[in-house]
Amino acid sequence: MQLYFWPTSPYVRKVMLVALETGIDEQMELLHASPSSSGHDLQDRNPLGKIPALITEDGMALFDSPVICEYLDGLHGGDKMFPESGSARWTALRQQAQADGILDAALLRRGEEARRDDLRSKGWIAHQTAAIHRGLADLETRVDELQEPITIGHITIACALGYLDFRFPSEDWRHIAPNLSDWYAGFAQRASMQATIPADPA
Ligand SMILES: N[C@@H](CCC(=O)N[C@@H](CS)C(=O)NCC(=O)O)C(=O)O
Repeated sequence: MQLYFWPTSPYVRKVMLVALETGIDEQMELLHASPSSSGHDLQDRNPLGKIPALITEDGMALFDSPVICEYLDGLHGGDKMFPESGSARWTALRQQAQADGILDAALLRRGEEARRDDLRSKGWIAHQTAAIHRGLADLETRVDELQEPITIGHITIACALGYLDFRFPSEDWRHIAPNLSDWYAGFAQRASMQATIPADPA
C-alpha cells in the first residue's frame, strides 16, 4: 500500500496513528506529497487533490481520512479502532466527526489568517474560532467517554489537540478544557503519538 503523506497534516496523522497502533505501518510506503506543490500525481489519484490518499494493494485509491482509517482497521486481527456496533460505535464515530470538525475549522481559520490584510475577514476568523472553542468545551463534558480501549475517536481528538498546539501555540486551549488536557497529556506519551509529532520540513 502507498500513502500520500505530509508530516504536518493532522488528517495524515490520524492514518499514521491507526497504522502504528494496529501494527500495519510497515505495510505502507509513504509518498511525500505536499498538496500545495506539484511534482507528484496526487490529483490523478484523488481528484480533490487532498491528503491523505491511500492506494490499496489492488490499486484502489481511497480518501478521506475516515474512509482510509476504517479500511486499515479491517486489515488486522487485533482490537478494532472502529467498534462494530451499538453505542460504542456511535460514540467513536461522533468523536471522530467532532474532532475532524475542530480540525476543519482550525485549517479554515489558518487559511484566512494567511490572506493579505485587506482581504482577511475578522468575522470569518471569529466564526471558526468560536466553532473550535465550542467543540472543545463540549468534549470537556465528555471526557469520561475516553476510556480504553482506544478507538478512532481517541485518535482523532488527539490529532486535533496536537494540531492546535502545533499551529496556535500561543493560544492555550487548556483553560477551556482542563480535564481533556489531563487526558491528552497521558495519551500524547504513547509511542505512536511521539513518532508522529508534526514539524514543518526544513
Ligand atoms: N476531510 C479530509 C480533509 C483532508 C484535507 O483537508 N487535507 C489537507 C491537508 S491537511 C489538504 O490536502 N489540503 C489541500 C487542499 O485543500 O487543496 C480528510 O479527513 O482526509
